[in-house]
Amino acid sequence: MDEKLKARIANHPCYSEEAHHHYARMHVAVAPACNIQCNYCNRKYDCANESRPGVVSELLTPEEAAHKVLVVASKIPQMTVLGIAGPGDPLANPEKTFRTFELIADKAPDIKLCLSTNGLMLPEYIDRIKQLNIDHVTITLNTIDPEIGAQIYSWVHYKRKRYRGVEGAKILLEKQMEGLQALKEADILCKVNSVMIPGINDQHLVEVNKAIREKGAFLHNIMPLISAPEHGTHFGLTGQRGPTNKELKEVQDQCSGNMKMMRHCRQCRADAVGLLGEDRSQEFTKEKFLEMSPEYDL
Ligand code: CLF
Ligand code: SF4
Repeated sequence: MDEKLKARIANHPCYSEEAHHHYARMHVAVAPACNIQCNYCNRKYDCANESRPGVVSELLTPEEAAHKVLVVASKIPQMTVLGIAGPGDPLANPEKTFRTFELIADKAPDIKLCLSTNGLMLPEYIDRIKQLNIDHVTITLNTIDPEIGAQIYSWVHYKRKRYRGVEGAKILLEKQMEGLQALKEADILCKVNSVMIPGINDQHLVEVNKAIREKGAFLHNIMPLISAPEHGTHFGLTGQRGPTNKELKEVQDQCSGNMKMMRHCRQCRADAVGLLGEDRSQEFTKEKFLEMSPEYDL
C-alpha cells in the first residue's frame, strides 16, 4: 500500500484494523426513510446494512446531530470519524444527511466524514459527496445477480415508482455498480459490505468479491446475517438462519487472497459512539448531550 493511501486510512477505525485499537467513530441517526426493502430489515429498527439490526436509535435533526458531534469530540479526543449509517438509508434522506455533513464540515473540519448506503441513489449524489470531501463511502452490496437479488430485496423504490422482484433488483444492482465506478473516478475510498445469507448468496460472495475488486473497491466486509425471529424481519419470520462463525470465516478466507478483507466489524448501531465494540451511546442520549454543552446549540 502506498504512503498516501496509508495516511488516508491511518485514523479510520473501520478502514484500518490497526486504527481501531486507538481511534473511535460515532454515528448520528438522522436518516429515517429508506428506498428499498431488504428481507433482513425491520423498519422499526436500525438499517441492517451497517447498523446493528434490532436496536432502535434516537433520531436527531441535523442541528442536534452537529451539537452531539461537538460534545462527543470534546469528551472523546480519539473520535476521528463521523458516520451516517441510518437508521434508514442516508441517501434516501439527502437533505438531512447532507445538511448534517455540511454543519460538521463547517464546525469541526478535522473530523473525517463517512457515509454508508445501499447505493441506489449514489450515482445521483456523487457530486455532492465530492464537494463535501466525504472520503469514505460504504455500499452494502450482497449480490451481482438479479435472480439472487430478488430473494434478498422485496422491492426497490426508484424515481417515484416501486419495482418488485428481479426488475427491482436489476435497478438496484445497476446503480450500485455505477456508484462504485463513480467513487473510483472521484478517488473516494470505497468499502463494500455484504451480508452473508446461507443458501442464498453464500456461494456467490466470491464472485461478488471479484466484481467489486475489478471496480476498484478498497475493502470488503462480509458480515453475518442477524435474523433473530424477535426482530420481526422477513428472513427472521421465515426461519432463515445466519452463518456460523466457521462458515463466515471460510468465505472470508476464500476472498482474502484477492483483496483486503475487514474482519473486525462490530455491526454498530446507527447512533454508536466510541471505539468499535465499545458502546457509549447511552452516555450521549439526546436528553444528556443537549444539557452538556449548551454553547454548541446551533
Ligand atoms: Fe461508521 Fe461504517 Fe463509516 Fe465505520 S461503522 S459508517 S465505515 S464509521 Fe465499521 Fe461499524 Fe462495521 Fe460499519 S464497525 S458496522 S464497518
Ligand atoms: Fe432496511 Fe437498510 Fe435495507 Fe433500507 S437499506 S431496507 S433501512 S436494511
